[in-house]
Amino acid sequence: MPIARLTDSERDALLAECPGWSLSADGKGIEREFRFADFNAAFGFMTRVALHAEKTDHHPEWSNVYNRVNITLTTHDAGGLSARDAAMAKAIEEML
Ligand code: H2B
Repeated sequence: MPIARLTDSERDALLAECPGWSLSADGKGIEREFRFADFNAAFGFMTRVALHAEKTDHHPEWSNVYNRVNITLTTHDAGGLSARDAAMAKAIEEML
């Protein structure tokens, strides 16, 4: 089923609601870098996000180097940002 992309004003509202997140270079996603005390803390966070991603069937693009986690949220099925990314960004903020 196709998923609606956010309008420009919905995207701007999302960025205003999610400090620390910014629009990715291609404009199709939002991204944020997280830093933790060490790898253990970073991987614990990733585990919480991964379990939520499986439950909601919405998966992050991400990378991890030691205590740093970089996440991009985009909706492949929509070719850009959707409400799923907004929900995921808000959920991630609760997992810090
Ligand atoms: N994650 C993300 N980020 N975007 C998607 O479009 C997406 C997903 N689609 N997770 C889901 C899985 C889809 O491929 C499955 C079949 O529901």
